[in-house]
Amino acid sequence: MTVKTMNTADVKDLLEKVAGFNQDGGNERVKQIVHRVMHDIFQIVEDFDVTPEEFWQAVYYVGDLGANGEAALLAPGLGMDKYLDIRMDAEDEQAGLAGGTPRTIEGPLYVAGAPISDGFARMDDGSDDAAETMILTGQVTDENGQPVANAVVDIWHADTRGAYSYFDASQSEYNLRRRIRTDEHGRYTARSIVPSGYGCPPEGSTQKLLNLLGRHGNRPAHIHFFISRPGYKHLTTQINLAGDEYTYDDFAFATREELVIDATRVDDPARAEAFGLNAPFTEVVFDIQLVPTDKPELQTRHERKRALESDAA
Ligand code: MBD
Ligand code: FE
Repeated sequence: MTVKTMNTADVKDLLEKVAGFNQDGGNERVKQIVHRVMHDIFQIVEDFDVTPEEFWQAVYYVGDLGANGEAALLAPGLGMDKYLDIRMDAEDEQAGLAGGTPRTIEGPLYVAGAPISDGFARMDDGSDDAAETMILTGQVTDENGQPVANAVVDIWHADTRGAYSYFDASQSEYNLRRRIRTDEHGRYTARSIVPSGYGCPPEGSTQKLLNLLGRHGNRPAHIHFFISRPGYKHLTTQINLAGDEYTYDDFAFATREELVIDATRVDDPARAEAFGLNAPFTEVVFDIQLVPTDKPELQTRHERKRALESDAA
């Protein structure tokens, strides 16, 4: 069938009523956007001759997606988080605020309120005997290399199965989640375990769509960061460990060349001793450059729903 009804008065009138154009109340921006969204969905139905069977599959797909709690997982899989980053990069460029360590997506698995300490934190609870010990360290500076003391480096990563505490109830509270304030040299150091990559739940809604696209749902081993300090642009970023099968094939499109970091095996006992460890261990060095700004709205992370983050915060 190839019927064309989009340009009829009936459909135009229907879309205007759907979007509340004939009502005084509501929100003008929402009306405009919903009008466009519904127009474009109608247009897709027409252009692709979507059948009722296909249409209802899509409706129930969205319902299942919400019921699974996977809406914020599908979003990065469809490149939406990356697209917002592309826009923010372009905005920074336009405002003369480009530079520093590049941003990349937050992802859906942050939990607010991790323990905070000065200079150093141990992030793992010691329960994984088989895990490789990781020292994650670096210096926060401005673009001239001047140390930024008292920056809060908020770090979170997965365990050796790719699972995140809180979302994985088998892990202890705030396991592999810590906030570290940089010392007077701008340095932070974490002792943790080397994470593994993440894979979407195989039976979940996200993977179901990815399968239809011929795509996998895997991320490389990675470590998330929020870095903030008054007077500087808030930075949301991640590092992707080099050498992972998915380092350059991330289903969430978070990899950036500047953020691919070597995880270096250290066999030198003296170097291990400096961290109170036995060799061998793995060292990951991530130095961070912040960009100054006096705009308060650029100094904090964007609001979004986050686990354990109060609505007021
Ligand atoms: C993750 O760990 C993640 O960082 C993203 C972006 C999506 C799914 C799982
Ligand atoms: Fe992640």
